[in-house]
Amino acid sequence: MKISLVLPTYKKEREVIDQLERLYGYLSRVNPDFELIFVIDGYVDNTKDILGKYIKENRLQKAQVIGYRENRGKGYAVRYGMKKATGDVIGFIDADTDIQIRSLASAIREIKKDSVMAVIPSKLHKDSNIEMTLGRKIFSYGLIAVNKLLLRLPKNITDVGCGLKLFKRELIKRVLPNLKVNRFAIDSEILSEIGKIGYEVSVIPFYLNKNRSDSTSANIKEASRMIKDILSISMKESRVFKSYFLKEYR
Ligand SMILES: Nc1nc2c(ncn2[C@@H]2O[C@H](COP(=O)(O)OP(=O)(O)OP(=O)(O)O)[C@@H](O)[C@H]2O)c(=O)[nH]1
Ligand SMILES: [Mg+2]
Repeated sequence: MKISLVLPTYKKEREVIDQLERLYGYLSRVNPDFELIFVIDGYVDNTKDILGKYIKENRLQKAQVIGYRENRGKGYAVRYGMKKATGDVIGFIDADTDIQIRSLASAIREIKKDSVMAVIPSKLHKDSNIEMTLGRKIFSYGLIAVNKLLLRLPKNITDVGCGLKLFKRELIKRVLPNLKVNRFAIDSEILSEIGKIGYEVSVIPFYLNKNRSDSTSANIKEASRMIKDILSISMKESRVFKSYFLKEYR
């Protein structure tokens, strides 16, 4: 079963090689039929050159680097990479090393089951190792509540924003043409599309290496952008004001 992993990559020159090395090593052992697609979301630092040089020097034929000049956001980068992905399983994972490999290991085990079309980790799963500060907890629960309130998500979803998700190719290729969100609400949009089709997803524990409270995506500015995007997805779902809201996402 070929696995394609897309890595939306923005200003990760300090961590991206570690992520490449550990994913390449791990997948070579457990599932040698794979591709890693790094999407450089804006040529704003040296990430692209560092990655390209490392891949060439070490002849990592299953890793590729693509991208574009302007920063457009995680959603745009994920969509860009997924269009190029050729695996039977297509997913995405953050380009830094915060997510433990055992999260990927259990996601792969799960998606290999015939009946499972999507694997979504959750910080709220009883076996997850996440200890959040109070502020972060309020933020996370609040965001999940907004998502559940406004979107028709698959019923068993308990978390939305974890930076690792795997899908069967047939499902994600069906959903891909409907995705419009450019920034962090891409996770919500994908789940809402899956919910509309009527699929349940497999929810697994999420293991992080560190519990940072200074996360880039968990701040007021990103949160308000995300809520605006979630509202737009909700409008798209209900087809109210469709033409007005979608203008921004073209
Ligand atoms: N912040 C940010 N991340 C982006 C963007 N485009 C793609 N990404 C990727 O989205 C993923 C998640 O972003 P991060 O900045 O790591 O967000 P986070 O994990 O909440 O925060 P950190 O704790 O700072 O790592 C990473 O793989 C980024 O490289 C962008 O425009 N801004
Ligand atoms: Mg991160």
